[in-house]
Amino acid sequence: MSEKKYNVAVAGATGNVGTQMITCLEERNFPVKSIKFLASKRSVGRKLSFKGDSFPVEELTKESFQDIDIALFSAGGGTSEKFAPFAAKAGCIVIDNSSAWRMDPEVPLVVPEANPHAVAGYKNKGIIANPNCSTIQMIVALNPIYRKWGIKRIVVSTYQAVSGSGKKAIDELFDQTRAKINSLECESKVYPHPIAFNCLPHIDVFLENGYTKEEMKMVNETRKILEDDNIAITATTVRVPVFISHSESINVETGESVLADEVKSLLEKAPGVKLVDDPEKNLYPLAIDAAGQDLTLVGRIRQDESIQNAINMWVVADNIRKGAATNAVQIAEILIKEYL
Ligand code: NAP
Ligand code: 3JN
Repeated sequence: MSEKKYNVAVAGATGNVGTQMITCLEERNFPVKSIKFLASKRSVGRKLSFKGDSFPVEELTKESFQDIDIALFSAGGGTSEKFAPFAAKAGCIVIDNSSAWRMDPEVPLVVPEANPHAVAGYKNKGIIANPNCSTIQMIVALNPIYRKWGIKRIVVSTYQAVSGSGKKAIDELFDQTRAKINSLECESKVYPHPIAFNCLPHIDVFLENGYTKEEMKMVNETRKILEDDNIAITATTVRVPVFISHSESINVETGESVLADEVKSLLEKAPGVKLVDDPEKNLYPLAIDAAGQDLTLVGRIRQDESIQNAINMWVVADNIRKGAATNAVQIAEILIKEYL
């Protein structure tokens, strides 16, 4: 019997994440019957290629989803909020990369390595949410620990690449680096301060509690995915002058006593994880090694000697692949395998 194929749309197809989604669909040989590329009015007239053929970019409208089975959205929160319900009404299942639907109790929030069962909830609203990139890689590393020993508290600091802020931010880091090296004036448009040769403890907007929205996304999304509101989590998110891959320093306090070697053995076999942990050979996860692949690299696993039952680790992943596009396509794969 021939494999079932699907009409797929990519909304935000011209963007940083959208472009990677198209590549992921190609690389993973997703069973595509037809493909539709959607973006803003600005991109109408452009063409994008899929598996060697060229397709026009169309304007995203309320009518874009007739006959579409699955739509991958990465065109910003406002766009998802406005258009995903029209897509769902047309019978299309939306996998959304923005924060618009993540905390909606009727919308599943999925990291395939951790809670694939949650995909079933697509039936509620026809929408599945992809978590924030910083949450995804933390969950890939911590889910096995949570399942085996429980987690009481997480303290995380992130070192996030500029590609998390879209195409313009990539250009800004490149232009500022070149300007600074040549002692020229450099302009900051995407960020409130220069990002070249700098670190900004500021991602997304500041909230009333003094945290940024990115920090609170990590807290709230982690609890939703692990289905445990009792986990204490505190986050500090920092933008660093790196093009691809987010790095995270994670301190995790477990429910039961655990040794660093036990964590290493567990993560060595964990889905989606690559253990890179041989300090004597200077081997630990690096942003430049994670870039371009889908595994979450975990290393520097060591006992927190300041309290009982806690572990420190360094976790790195390609924020555009596993942090966004790959995770979304993996969700689509579960959807077609288990439910359609
Ligand atoms: P980007 O490079 O700036 O691309 C934005 C895309 O959205 C472009 O295709 C753009 O089309 C399209 N777009 C913008 N406004 C639109 C509108 N009104 N109607 C239709 N299309 C519109 O940004 P990106 O890095 O790809 O990120 C896009 C979104 O993905 C983010 O806003 C965020 O919600 C989500 N995201 C999620 C994660 C994650 O953590 N999982 C990571 C990064 C991004 P034009 O080219 O025509 O302007
Ligand atoms: O800054 C990063 O590294 C990740 C950025 C994600 C992002 C960027 C713009 C809007 C998001 C997100 O996915 O949380 C959003 C959003 O709120 O949709």
